[in-house]
Amino acid sequence: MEMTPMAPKCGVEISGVSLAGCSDSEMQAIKQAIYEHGVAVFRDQDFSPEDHIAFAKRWGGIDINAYFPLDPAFPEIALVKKAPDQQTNIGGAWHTDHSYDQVPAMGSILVARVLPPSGGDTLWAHMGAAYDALSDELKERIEGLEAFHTADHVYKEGGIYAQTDQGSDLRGQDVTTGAVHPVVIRHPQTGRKLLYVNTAFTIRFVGQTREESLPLLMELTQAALREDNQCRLEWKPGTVAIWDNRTTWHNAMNDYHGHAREMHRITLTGEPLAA
Ligand SMILES: O=C(O)CCC(=O)C(=O)O
Ligand SMILES: [Fe+2]
Repeated sequence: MEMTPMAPKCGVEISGVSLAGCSDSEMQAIKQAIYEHGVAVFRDQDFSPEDHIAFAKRWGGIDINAYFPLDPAFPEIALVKKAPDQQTNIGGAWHTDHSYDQVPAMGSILVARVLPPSGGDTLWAHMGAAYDALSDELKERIEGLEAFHTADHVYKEGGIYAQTDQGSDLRGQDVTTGAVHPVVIRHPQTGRKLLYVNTAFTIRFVGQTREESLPLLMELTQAALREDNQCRLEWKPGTVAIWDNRTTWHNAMNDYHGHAREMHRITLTGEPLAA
C-alpha cells in the first residue's frame, strides 16, 4: 500500500490496495490515514454495492441519511445524484455531513457510479490545518464556545432544498434536527484540535442570537477556507473517496449542467464530540 498526499495539508491518495479485499492491518492503516489527512482517495476500485456495504460494516456502523433518496435495492446506500435536466446538486456548498446530529456521522464512503464528461470535482478543506492557522487572538475568542447546528432550514418543508429541483426527491421533510457541539473539538482518535463549525448547518453560538453570531461565524469560515487547507478530487470511473466529517468540510462542484452524475454514499456512524 502506498500513500501520496493530494495537497500539503489535506487528503491522501492510497494505491496498491483493493478496498473490497483488504486485510485487517490494511484497514487499520486506511482508517488512521483518513483520521489524519481527512480524506483518502482510491482509484480503479472494483467495488460493488455489496462490497460497499460490507466495507462500511467492517469499519463500524452505518447511519442512514434522513433526506437523500435511498437505493431501492440497497437501503444502506444513499443516492447523491443530479439528472441532466436538474440545476441543483447535492452538497454544492461547503459543509460537513450530519453535524446537526448530536452524535454526528464519522464520515462517508462515496463511490462514483455515473460521471459527467468533465467537471463534478469534489473539494475538501482540513479543519485541523484551519484551526492551526487561526490567530492566537481568534483561538482565544473561540476557546470554550459551543455552537448550535441544525438542518431544518436546509431540508425541512419550505427549506432551501425543498425550493429547488432536488425538492421532489427529498425524504424527511418533516424531520426536526438540532445539536450542540464545541466550536473546537478534539479528534476522537488522533486528539488533534479541529475547528467544528460549518457554513451549512452551524447557525449560531450558544448564548447568542443568529445576528450576534454571524460576524464570528463568517470570520471563521473565511479562515477555514484558506486555499492551502484544501484539496481537490477529479473523479474517474472506479474512484472511491472516504472522508472524516470531523476533520474536514467538503463541497461538490456543480459545473456539469446537462449531464448526469450519480454517486453512491454510505454514511459511517460516529461518536459524541468533546472539546
Ligand atoms: O457528490 C459529491 O461529490 C459529494 C456530495 C456530498 O456532499 C455528500 O455526498 O455528502
Ligand atoms: Fe456532503
